[in-house]
Amino acid sequence: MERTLIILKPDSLQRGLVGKIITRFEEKGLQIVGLKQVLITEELAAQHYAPHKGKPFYDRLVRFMTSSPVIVLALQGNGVIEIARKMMGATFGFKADPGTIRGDFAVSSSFNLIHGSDSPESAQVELALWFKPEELHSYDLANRVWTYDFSNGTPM
Ligand code: D4T
Repeated sequence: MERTLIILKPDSLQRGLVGKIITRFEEKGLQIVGLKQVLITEELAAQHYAPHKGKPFYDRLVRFMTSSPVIVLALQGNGVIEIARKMMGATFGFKADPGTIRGDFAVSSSFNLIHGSDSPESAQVELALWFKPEELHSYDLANRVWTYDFSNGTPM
């Protein structure tokens, strides 16, 4: 099954939204396979946001991400990368649709609560950047046979 990296940004913690956001992912049926709190170093922020280096918002973004701890999550599920991106909503809080995490809880363009990997390639790179192999867990959830249809042998 696919895995993705989710970061609950400093504003999620400062605004007391961590529980609500994680609950949404759990209730959707996505499995938590890694979770920790991190105060990001500038070096890690720079590595994570390397594709944005040089953009007008880059310095502000690195300052924001290093200003206070974040929660990092690894989620697992069929199609989890696309599912999580849809649940997050559009980048800017004021543009995100109601029903999405940013649409329901954010109004800002830069304080947008959450990051999620945007492709299988970036998920692989980001999971390796943020988690040591031993911090990611493979285990069966008791309710998996009610979360997916296994009548064909593979989860559907
Ligand atoms: P991340 O990468 O945080 O999951 O967000 P998105 O994938 O939705 O959006 P992004 O990579 O384009 O932007 C990364 C990060 O930069 C902030 N940002 C972005 C900003 O402050 N001003 C801007 O104009 C843009 C485009 C918000 C998210």
